[in-house]
Amino acid sequence: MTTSTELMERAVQVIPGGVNSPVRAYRSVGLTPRFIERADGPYVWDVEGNRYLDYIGSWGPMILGHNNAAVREAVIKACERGMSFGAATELEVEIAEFICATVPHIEMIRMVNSGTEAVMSALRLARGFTGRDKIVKFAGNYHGHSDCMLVAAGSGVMTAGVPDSAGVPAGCAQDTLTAAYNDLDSVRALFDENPGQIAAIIVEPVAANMGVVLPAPGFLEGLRALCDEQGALLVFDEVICGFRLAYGGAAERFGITSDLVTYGKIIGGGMPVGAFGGRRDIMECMAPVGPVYQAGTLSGNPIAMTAGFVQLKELHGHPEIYDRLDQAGERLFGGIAHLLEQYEAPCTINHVGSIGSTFFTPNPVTDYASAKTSDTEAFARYFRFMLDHGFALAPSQFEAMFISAAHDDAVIDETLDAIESFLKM
Ligand code: KE4
Repeated sequence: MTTSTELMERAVQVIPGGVNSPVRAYRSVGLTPRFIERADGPYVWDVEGNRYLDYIGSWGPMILGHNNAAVREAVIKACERGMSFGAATELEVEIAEFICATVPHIEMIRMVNSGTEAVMSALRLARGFTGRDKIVKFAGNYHGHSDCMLVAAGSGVMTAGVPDSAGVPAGCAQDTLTAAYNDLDSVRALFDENPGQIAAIIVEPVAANMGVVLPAPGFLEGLRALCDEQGALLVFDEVICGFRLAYGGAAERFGITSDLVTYGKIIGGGMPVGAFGGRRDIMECMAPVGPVYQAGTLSGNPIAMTAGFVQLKELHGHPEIYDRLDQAGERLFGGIAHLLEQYEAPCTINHVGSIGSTFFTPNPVTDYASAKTSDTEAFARYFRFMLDHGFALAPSQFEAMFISAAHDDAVIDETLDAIESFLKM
């Protein structure tokens, strides 16, 4: 049996930092990452046979739980018909028709291979449609690693403590304007300073990459109104929220319609899928119909579409799953809030539906600046305690906990017991 330590020693020789995505390296929590061998339901097992109750869920895709039988069996059958054709398929038509029929504000959709690609394409489309160059984003929001989005970014960039990235040309970053989340005045100021130049506002309608931060009452509505007033497009980045906060995502949960929306994670059922969609008049600017180019060898890949389609049909066909996810979220995050109060812990918790974050700061966390007051060393101690006790959390203060439909009350109560043990220390 090989160990995670042995694998990491080999990995760092041939993969930068030993990982294919930085946040997996466990650097901010000071541990060797656990190399995972298999997963089922709410659990993952590492290469040494240790079982963990999983609150990463592949960073969101595994909303039904790991190794869902319907998804697995459909993927196995699809593989028998061939892996990839590089040609149009009936399945791509069916999944696009299904999404357009079941998500009210989606009139057309284009499949890509990651959330990053979905955002990059949606922003190029917004610029092409409006003829404007500048984009407004929010400090602490993470929209993937395309050049113009690596400005004041969240997630692994924030974890690394470098909110921008080397290698992004000034010429690219200069058209990315940064506002403060939940601060409409900071957005209006950017429009006043850049009249007629802003193509779009892109926002995580619930931020989940500086930890979970909810939109203040009126924030999303204010962005909608500003875009309408200024002739800019509103882009909801629902890579995390989409098909999680409701089947129709944050748009459904908060009753706000964006002009474009980006998806990832859940839409792929665990396979590499992203998508962008929205208003027909905007989407028809995409090649080969319109002048905005975007392409992808494996976009709409039949295996990936199979996994995503089966997952979406499971979710749409069983709306009670969302009631369960909300109940589970209330039990876990409400339970944590109670424990934090009972033990007078210098922490705060934000949550909505099946995602939430415990911040190691006594301050309310409403934006990037307040999230940054968190004691990341205290979080690292919490993370290590929970891992040692069989609970896999995201290895960063600035990520979310993800609950799946496979997390029953028993495992949630076990989680609360472990957290209480930590708080008692
Ligand atoms: P991907 O390119 O990683 O599929 O999606 C990028 C992305 C876009 N928009 C939002 C709101 C996102 O959360 C993400 C990716 N999320 C991170 C987790 N916070 C992915 C995990 C990782 O980077 O390894």
